[in-house]
Amino acid sequence: IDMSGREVALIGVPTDVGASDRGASMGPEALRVAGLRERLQAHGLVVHDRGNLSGPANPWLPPVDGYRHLAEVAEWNRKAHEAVHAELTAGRLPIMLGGDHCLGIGSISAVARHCRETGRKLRVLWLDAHADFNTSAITPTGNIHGMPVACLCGFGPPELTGIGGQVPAISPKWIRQIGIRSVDAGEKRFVHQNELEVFDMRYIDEMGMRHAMELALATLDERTHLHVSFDVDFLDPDIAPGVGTTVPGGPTYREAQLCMEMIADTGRLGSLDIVELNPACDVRNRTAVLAVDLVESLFGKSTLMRR
Ligand code: Z70
Ligand code: MN
Ligand code: MN
Ligand code: MN
Repeated sequence: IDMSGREVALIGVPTDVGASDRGASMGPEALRVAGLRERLQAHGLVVHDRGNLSGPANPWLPPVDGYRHLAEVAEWNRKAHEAVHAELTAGRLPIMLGGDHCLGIGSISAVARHCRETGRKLRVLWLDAHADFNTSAITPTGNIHGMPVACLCGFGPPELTGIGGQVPAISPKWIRQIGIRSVDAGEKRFVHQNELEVFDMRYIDEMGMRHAMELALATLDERTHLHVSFDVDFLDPDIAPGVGTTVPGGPTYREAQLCMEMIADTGRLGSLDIVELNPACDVRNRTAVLAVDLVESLFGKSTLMRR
């Protein structure tokens, strides 16, 4: 798949209001320092860096009624929604540089709205150590970065579920989760109840990344918009220490590359989030450099072997 000539837009969303560890707000700049723009340009993509959105500071308060910083999370997500939607409408492929994963609400609701407006089908690949399917009733932390998938499926406060003008924004049937290995007890029941399709690490260990991705990418067609929400904590912490919440036992470098290459091969990639990169936890920006390397593969970095 040749993506050259394709226009992409980098949208920095520097916030960590959805998390209880600080530092994901520095993610956008770390990805730029790691050469994201230049690496994409080297593959022939036309890159527009929109700089960073601005929004409320992190008030650093405890949760209220099961949510930490709900008003601030809602404001950042409304802004992310509008920015992502504007790029899609203009025919560009948005790459949202988070920021914590609460921003998936704004980004993916914008993609869903665009798909409604253009008669496309949506498939969301959620690459993450976590299911991010908590609600205020079951969350152990109140952190909204643990809730975006639930909010997108209509389970959450109206300030978040209503972003984009249709509740729910997406159906659980459109989601495939990959790399999952840390799910809270109540969250696990809720995932099963809503029949989310999850390729967890046990599945990947037993069946291999290739088989997991073949199933996660099955039944795409020329009308499918593929959105990838890449939480950097998806990766094994041995190769990716620069995240707030490391969970052992994630995909290796080779498994992660194969995952990205198989997505690239579909030719259906339409939008991307890169979230939860935390430069305060990183070692000389190596996790940012790795994330950029994997994103290159996602955009079809060529190998010698033509398949
Ligand atoms: C936990 C919670 C989470 C990311 C941590 C953790 C959620 N399930 N997500 N780091 N990216 O607090 O809800
Ligand atoms: Mn996440
Ligand atoms: Mn995660
Ligand atoms: Mn290259």
